[in-house]
Amino acid sequence: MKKILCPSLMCADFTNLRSEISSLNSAGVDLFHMDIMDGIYVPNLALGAEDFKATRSLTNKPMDVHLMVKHPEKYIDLFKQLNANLIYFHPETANIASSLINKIRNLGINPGIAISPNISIAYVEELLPIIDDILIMTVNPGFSGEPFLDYTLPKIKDFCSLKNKYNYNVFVDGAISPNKIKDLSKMGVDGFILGTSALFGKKESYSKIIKELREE
Ligand code: S6P
Ligand code: MG
Repeated sequence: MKKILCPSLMCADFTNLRSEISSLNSAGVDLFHMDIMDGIYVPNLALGAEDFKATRSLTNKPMDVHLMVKHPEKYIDLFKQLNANLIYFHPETANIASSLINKIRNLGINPGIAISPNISIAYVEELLPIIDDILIMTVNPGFSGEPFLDYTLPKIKDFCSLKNKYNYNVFVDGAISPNKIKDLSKMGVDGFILGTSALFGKKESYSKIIKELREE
């Protein structure tokens, strides 16, 4: 089963960014996850363009952008210039979500949508044929270290059951522990955002943790 492992950089030690990225690179992570927050859609500020630029200069691996912002339209060209590989936005924040998806794709970036816990599958169903990736949030967006919301599980199952029909990858984001990775991988989830629950602030090295997560 494929497991796309994505460290969430907002959980990294920014006083030591160069060595953090170098250890994550050699641990064999697949994709760097960048949480961009505006303090309006979510009650917090996290990473921004300068953090993205610094990380981009330290890795050749793919990087995503998780826009937790109002008016995501304003930031697409910026992240194109910074060489983002995948952009997720929350459909309820967009003016016309389907046009924004087209814009992202036409710039050569993989379009993705992020699904907050209060957003249903019905709300985004029309978008499923035109996106590449879905990021299902299993915590309320804004912070790391939040509790996993069990009521998102039926929705994860439903998105997984439609993924072959529409050809997208399913990622989960929020309180993703090693046990959750095991269970959700069996359910058909392809990618996992790794924050404080699985990767950062632990005693073991990133290499050991990533190796164990792949083997489990
Ligand atoms: C939350 C953000 C996430 C967090 C991640 C942290 O708003 O989108 O990407 O960085 O959830 O992981 P954890 O294991 O600390 O919840
Ligand atoms: Mg995120």
